[in-house]
Amino acid sequence: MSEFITVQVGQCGNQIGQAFWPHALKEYGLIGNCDRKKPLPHHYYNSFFYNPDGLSFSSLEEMKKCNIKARALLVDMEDSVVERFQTCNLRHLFDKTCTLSSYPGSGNNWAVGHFTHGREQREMFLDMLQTSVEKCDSPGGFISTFSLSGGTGSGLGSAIVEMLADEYPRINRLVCCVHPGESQDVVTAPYNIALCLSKLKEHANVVIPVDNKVLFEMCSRLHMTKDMKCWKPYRNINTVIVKHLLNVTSCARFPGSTNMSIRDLTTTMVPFQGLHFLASSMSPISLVNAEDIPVNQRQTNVLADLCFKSNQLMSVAPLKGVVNSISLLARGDITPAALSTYASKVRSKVKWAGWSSQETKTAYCKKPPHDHPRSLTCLSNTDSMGYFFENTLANFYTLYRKKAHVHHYTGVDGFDDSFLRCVENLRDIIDKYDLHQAAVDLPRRKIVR
Ligand SMILES: Nc1nc2c(ncn2[C@@H]2O[C@H](COP(=O)(O)OP(=O)(O)OP(=O)(O)O)[C@@H](O)[C@H]2O)c(=O)[nH]1
Ligand SMILES: [Mg+2]
Repeated sequence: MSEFITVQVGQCGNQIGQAFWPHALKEYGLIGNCDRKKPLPHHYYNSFFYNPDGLSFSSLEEMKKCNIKARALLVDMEDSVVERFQTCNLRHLFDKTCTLSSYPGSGNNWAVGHFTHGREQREMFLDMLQTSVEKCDSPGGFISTFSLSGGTGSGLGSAIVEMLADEYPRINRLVCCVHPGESQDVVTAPYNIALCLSKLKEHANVVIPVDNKVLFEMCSRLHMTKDMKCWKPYRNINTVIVKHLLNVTSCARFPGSTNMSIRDLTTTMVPFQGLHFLASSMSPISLVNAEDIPVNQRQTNVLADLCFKSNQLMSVAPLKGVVNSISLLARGDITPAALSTYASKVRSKVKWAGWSSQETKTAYCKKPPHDHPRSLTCLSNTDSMGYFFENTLANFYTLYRKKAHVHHYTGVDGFDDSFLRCVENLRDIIDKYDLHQAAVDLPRRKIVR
C-alpha cells in the first residue's frame, strides 16, 4: 500500500489535523473500542505512519515504544495551534522536526502568506519535506488541508502546493480546502479565496473544496437530537471533513475488489487540465458511532442517501449540471452487486458531457469506517462547480472594483500582477466549464473531429 504525507497549514488545516489523527488511529483499531478480532497486517499502517525499525505494535502505548511517527507536516505562522500537537496525548506521534511555525501569522493576507512566509520558510519546509518523502517506499500522495480565507492557509498553503509540484511532480497533490461559505468571517476573504484557487488551478492535481456554512448546517441538523451543551461547531465540522478524507483514501489504503489510488482518481476524474475541482458527498454522515444511534434512526441505506442535498459537502448540485466524470468509493458491507446497480442508476440519472464515456467509476474496500458498517462517497467533476467560480469572481470584484484593501496586497514584495493572473485563471476555469456545458448535446465523434 502506498504512503500519504499530510500537510496541515494554518489554524484551520491544523485543527482538521487534530481531528484527523485520532480518527485515523481508530480506523486502524489502535485507539477506541478496538473489537478487532485479529490485528491488521502491518503494512496497512504504513500509509499514514512511519515505522523506523519495522517493529510490531497493536496499541498506542506500543507505538510510542516503537517510535512510530505520523507522516504529517505541521505548518502555521502562528505557534499556538501547532504547539497543541506537542502537548496532546498523541504527542509522541508528531516529530518536532516536522513542525514549522512562526509568529504572529499572516494577518488574513494571502500575499503575506504566499510571498513573505513562502520565501522565508521555503528552505526549512523543503528540508522537512525531503526527510518525510525519503521515509516512504512508494509515496502515493500529499494530502494538504487549509482554509481558503485565512492568510497562512490560503497564501502559504498554495505556496506549499507549488513547492510540492516543483520538487515532486510525480507525487499527486490532493488538496482539501475549506471555504467559509456565505458567512465570510474574514474581510479580505474574497481576495484570499480567489488568489488561492488560482494557484491551486496551476499546481494541484485534485482539489476537494468543502463549505463551512454547508457543514455547519449539516452538523446543526444532526445535533438537534443531541445535547446542545456538546455543540462545538468546528470540532463537528472537522470530524465530517476528516471522515470524508479517510473515505477518499480508503480504497488506496485497504484491500478490496477494486482499489483506487490518488493517481487513479486523478486520471479518472480530471479529463481536462485545470478542471480538477471536485464536488463531494458521503453517506452516512453522523457524528456518533453506529451502535449509539437508536436502530430506527440509523442511516442504513447509504446508497440512497448519497444524492441528497443534505449529504453534499459543498453548496453545488452536481447531478443538476453537466457531468464530466463520477467516482463512487464504497467501504464495508456493501455488496459489489448493490454497488454496481447503484452506479448504473447514477449513470442513467445524470446529464453527461457529450464527449464523455458516461462511465461511473467504482472502487471498493472491505474495511469499513471505524464507526459504521459501511459508507459510500461520491466525487463528481461537474460544471455546477462553474457557479462556485463565478461567485468567487463576483465576490472578488465587489472589493476590487473599489480597490478596497488592495494596498495590503500590492505592497508585498513579489505580489506584482497576481490579481491579474488570478482573474485570468478563474475566467479560464469558468470558460472551460461553459465550453463543456455547450458540448452536452453533441455526439462524441463530432467533438473528436
Ligand atoms: N472547518 C474549519 N474551519 C476553520 C477552522 N478554523 C478556522 N476556520 C475557518 O478558516 C478561516 C480562517 O482561516 P485560519 O485557518 O484561521 O487562518 P490561517 O490560515 O491561520 O491564517 P492567518 O491566521 O491569517 O495567518 C475562517 O473562515 C474560519 O471560519 C477549523 O478548525 N475548521
Ligand atoms: Mg492563523
